[in-house]
Amino acid sequence: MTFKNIIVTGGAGFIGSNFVHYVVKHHPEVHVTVLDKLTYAGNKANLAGLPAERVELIVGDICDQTLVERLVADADAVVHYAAESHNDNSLIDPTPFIQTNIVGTSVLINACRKFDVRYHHISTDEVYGDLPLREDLPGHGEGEKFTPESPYRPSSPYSSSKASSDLLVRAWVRSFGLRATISNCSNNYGPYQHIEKFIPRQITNILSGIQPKLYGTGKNVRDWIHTNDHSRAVWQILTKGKIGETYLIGADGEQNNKDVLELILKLMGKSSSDYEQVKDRPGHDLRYAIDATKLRTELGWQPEFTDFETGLQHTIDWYTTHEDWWRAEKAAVEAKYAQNGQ
Ligand code: NAD
Ligand code: TDX
Repeated sequence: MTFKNIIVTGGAGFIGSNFVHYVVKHHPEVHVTVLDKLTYAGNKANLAGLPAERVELIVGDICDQTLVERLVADADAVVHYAAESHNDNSLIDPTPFIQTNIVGTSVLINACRKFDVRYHHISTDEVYGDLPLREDLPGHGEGEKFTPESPYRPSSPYSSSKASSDLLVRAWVRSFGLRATISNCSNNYGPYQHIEKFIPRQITNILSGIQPKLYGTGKNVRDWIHTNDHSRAVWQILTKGKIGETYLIGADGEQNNKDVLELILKLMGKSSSDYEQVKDRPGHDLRYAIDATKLRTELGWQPEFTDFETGLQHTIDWYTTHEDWWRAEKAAVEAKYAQNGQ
């Protein structure tokens, strides 16, 4: 399946903009319309340098039915990244999460249904809740991983709003024949990630002379994947995936937060104990782990960034050389965390 004119919602955010860069670089036949509200997390600069004849930015809200229908009528696929994406924010005020993640998704899938447009839904492994830590298992075994058959058990307002949107998509496939696929990916890292998130927050803390902040003991495990590998997987699913199917995306990158932080400190030439333990996140999910067998065997995808330390070093280099991209926001982000004891 090939596409000439795709809409990428949230294409000015972290993962969406990396996907737009990927499409422009590797698929010269495709025109991209980015639909993005430019919330605090969206940034026009993430699309700077991309050719105007290949990428058009429409600043607007996915909840705006009239605008969405006008754009979808002229497209042959929608890849839906736009979301409120930060767990900590959802614990302070869940309202925008319900509006954008649930209502916004319903507007998009209604429009895709109306104009019979292919739809790909970007979701997260967090819809499956969390897994026990390996060290808490008898015999310290490998432990279970999430599969497409895992039950939905979201914990936070963010993850439950994403789970709700996934269920809407599944219902629209079954009830209305929506030509949709869903992917649930693990934690992404790489360039253009907002500095509220764990890895860029700690890198920019160190670059600003602020001690990094670890929630609780740092035993929580995340399954890290480089955002470029996520983009390649989404393209495979969009063009080769089976309608109605869910694909899990992950690169076997399990690490606990303490180890990740100590590695960042080491790579940035600091003592590995030079950080502060702060208040834990309420309801903090313990461990995420993805079994991506279906994506690997059915669609032939495999990750290119298999060495986390190298990928992390690239990411540190990017934040170090792009201080103009994050500096203006740093003080306000840290002030908001400080208010919350984090
Ligand atoms: P982000 O917060 O960096 O970017 C979100 C983008 O959506 C921003 O550009 C923002 O302006 C835009 N947006 C928000 N509300 C909008 C609205 N109502 N209308 C139009 N645009 C709106 O998020 P991200 O980390 O790049 O995540 C992108 C997607 O990937 C989300 O759906 C998220 O749930 C999913 N995801 C993220 C991760 C991760 O590690 N960050 C992992 C798995 C899945
Ligand atoms: O300062 C911090 N210190 C800290 O220890 C921050 C910001 C986070 N943490 C911890 C909490 C998590 O265990 O680091 C881990 C990663 O935190 P986040 O970057 O906030 O990511 P997470 O909550 O795991 O969710 C991310 O991955 C799944 C994305 O933000 C979601 O959008 C995605 O669905």
